[in-house]
Amino acid sequence: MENRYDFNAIEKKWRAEWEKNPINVENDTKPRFYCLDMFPYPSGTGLHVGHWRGYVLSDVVSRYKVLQGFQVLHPMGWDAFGLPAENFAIKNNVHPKAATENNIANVKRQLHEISAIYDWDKEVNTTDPDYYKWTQWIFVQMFKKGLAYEKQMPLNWCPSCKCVLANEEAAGGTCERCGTVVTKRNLRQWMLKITAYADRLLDDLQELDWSDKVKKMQSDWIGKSYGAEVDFKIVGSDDKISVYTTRPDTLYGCSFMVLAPEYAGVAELTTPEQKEAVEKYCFDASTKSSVDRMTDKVKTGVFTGSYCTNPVNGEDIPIWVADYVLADYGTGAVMCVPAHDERDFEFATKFGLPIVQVIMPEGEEEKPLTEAYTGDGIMINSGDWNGMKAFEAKKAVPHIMEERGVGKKTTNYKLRDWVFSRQRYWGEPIPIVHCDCCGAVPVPEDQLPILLPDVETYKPTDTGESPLAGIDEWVNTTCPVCGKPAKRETNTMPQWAGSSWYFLRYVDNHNNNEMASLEALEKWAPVDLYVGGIEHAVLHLLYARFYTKFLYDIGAVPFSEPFQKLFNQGMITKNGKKMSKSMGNVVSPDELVENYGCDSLRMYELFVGPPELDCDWDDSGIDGVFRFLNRVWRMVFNYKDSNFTATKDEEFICHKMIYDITARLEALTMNTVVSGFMEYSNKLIDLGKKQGGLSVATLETLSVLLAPFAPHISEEMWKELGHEGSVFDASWPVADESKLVQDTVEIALQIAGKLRGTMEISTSATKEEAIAKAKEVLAERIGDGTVVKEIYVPGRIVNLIVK
Ligand code: ANZ
Ligand code: ZN
Repeated sequence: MENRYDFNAIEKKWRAEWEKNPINVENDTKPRFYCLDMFPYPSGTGLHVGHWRGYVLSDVVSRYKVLQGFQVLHPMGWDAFGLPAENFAIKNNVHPKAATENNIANVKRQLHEISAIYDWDKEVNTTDPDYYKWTQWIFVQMFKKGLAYEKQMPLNWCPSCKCVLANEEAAGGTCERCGTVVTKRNLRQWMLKITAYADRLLDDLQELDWSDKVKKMQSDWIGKSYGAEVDFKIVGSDDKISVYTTRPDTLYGCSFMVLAPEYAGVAELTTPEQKEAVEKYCFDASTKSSVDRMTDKVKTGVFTGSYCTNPVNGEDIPIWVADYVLADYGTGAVMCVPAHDERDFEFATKFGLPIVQVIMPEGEEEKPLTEAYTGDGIMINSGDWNGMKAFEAKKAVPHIMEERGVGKKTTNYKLRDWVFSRQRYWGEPIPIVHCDCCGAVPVPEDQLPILLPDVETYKPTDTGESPLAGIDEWVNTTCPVCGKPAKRETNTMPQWAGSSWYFLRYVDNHNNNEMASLEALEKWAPVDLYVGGIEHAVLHLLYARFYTKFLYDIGAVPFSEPFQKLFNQGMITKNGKKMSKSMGNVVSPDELVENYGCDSLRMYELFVGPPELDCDWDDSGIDGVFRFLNRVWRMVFNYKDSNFTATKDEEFICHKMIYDITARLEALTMNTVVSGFMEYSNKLIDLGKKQGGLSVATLETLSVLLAPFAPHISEEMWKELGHEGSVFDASWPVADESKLVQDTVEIALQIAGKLRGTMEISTSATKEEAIAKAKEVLAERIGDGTVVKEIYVPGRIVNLIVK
């Protein structure tokens, strides 16, 4: 070992060593830990420093678990179907498969630079037929259980990508990929009935060790609301209109009704005088996105000419049509209470409709409203209900409606069934055959996978069909049920399909007979720690949970929640913006590794900020981490003294370091682990200088603690301290509590409650001794003043009041 920290030589050496002798081998006598990264999409841009952040964090935990005596499953794979590869193919006239293979090779090379302990024998690739065979198999199981079905739907259509978009891909009314304004188009789609799992997806969140933030994002997306359905009889007809309301307490304040433009009864309700206006209005609405309709500042609408009757007071109220009411939520009809709902208030004000206040804040008097009052209070103008508290009325009214036969208590969800087909080439073919006699028939399981055939052009067609529709010899087949000529489904699955279950495949990725054996699943899964970006907090996690629950229900998986603990790392930005090739602000890790080494970059990735928060990247800070590793290196080199036994001071620092590093690592506050290393190593260096050496035991402890973070240098230190094998054969140290008691303690010094300094005193010091010493230390600050009061909190604070 030499004085200079030659990271290049050290890292090369240990990488080769680990390749020969992996530090994490299956050993069934050990307990198990499954540590999972969200697998990457192998993009042509490769990895940037933002990807590293999560991968380093999960590798630190994996290596830590190895040191704690676990056998760890830490796999890696590729989420490789999807639009970018296909768009690349169209542009450059290469097969998406070739482009994908290239990208995987490149990203894999970059991943090696991290020196993570991935078990490449467990690698999965969603575009591999041996993998998507099971993606298709799961679809067939869902079809058999009635959870996959076909539906004609007005769908988000991107005129530029020529592709149907899921709502989440069209958030804000524009295409997530290209930014084009999204329009609507009616097409036959495959749907997955995720709504059948809404309650379980919501209720089971409780048992998960996830952040409250992500749990809330999931539950908001599911959007369960409790309310009532109330029936309004149409004047001059026997029909009724049912509304969904979360505020049945406000029924007496309902002064008009609004229907969605798509509401089935609109035409019938419209009087001849209003026909032209209503038809034009409904047509205009059909071209707007649902997001715009919800958020448009200016309310628009049109009167149908008809009336219905408010069931509580018998008043006839006008029926309008307006696009702020959505067709696919609740019943598509809203009882409008302008006094207590902002949207209704705007609408009533604009069209001169009556505003009747029915809830008054306690202790106030009725006066004209200038805006909707949405708070709590006492019922007024509400017949029998006057004087009730609004929140009590809210609970009571649904039952009253039920008794009178004009409504019922009910719940609603924002969650919609999942549009599961894409009119694209680069995805899993949906394993269905359409037969004129038998309808939609699943491909028999022994014929899976249905291979994705080669096409001449990957371009999506503007008829809304996938490019597969153009391959006659592939499309034409025979019906698996009756044997007559039939046609294959030409839609493919969305990219989410492969990523909704990949964590199950890792545990048994070579299995040709099953998706994964129950035995292997029981052995390794569910995932103990799942690490990935916050951008997947809603959809990917919801879909993965849905798949797992479904597979649990059919007995294919022995648990119903896939990810016990979740950690979402924040995004790394550059100059405040998300890194992207088009922005030209991608920071590649390659050069940093070259200049500072893998260990420095690993530690710097963790040091940049609290790992759950977004953080702007600045290369320059890596120098500080690099210098820290150099200091550690020299400390081992200079102070290692085999004749030394640790002094009391040394033991205290060492055990405090074990205690703090372990606690911070357990809490995943990795930035504070790195700063802790810096702090403790400085203390040890000072002590080594003072003592003229440090014990080998202390330096060994430091090497083991540092090993998950900076594995190469730690291995070399370990060797220097006289060991033959790997530092990962050692055990994670445990702090000895008896060594943590200190003879002295640091006390805060305050004047009039303001921090003015600190001092060390003996833990056995009396109040008098503490105050005397404090006055000495603060003498300059006290100056000519007199101390009029002395407050002492033993072991913590001396506070002096000076006049
Ligand atoms: C009367 C009322 C009075 C309402 C009041 C609110 C406040 P959440 O909580 O999101 O479930 N609503 C019902 N169906 C709708 C639709 N298809 N499009 C737009 N709005 C709709 O919202 C439920 C409330 O949103 C319902 O309660 C209804 O307005 C409206 F002071 O009914 B409410
Ligand atoms: Zn048939």
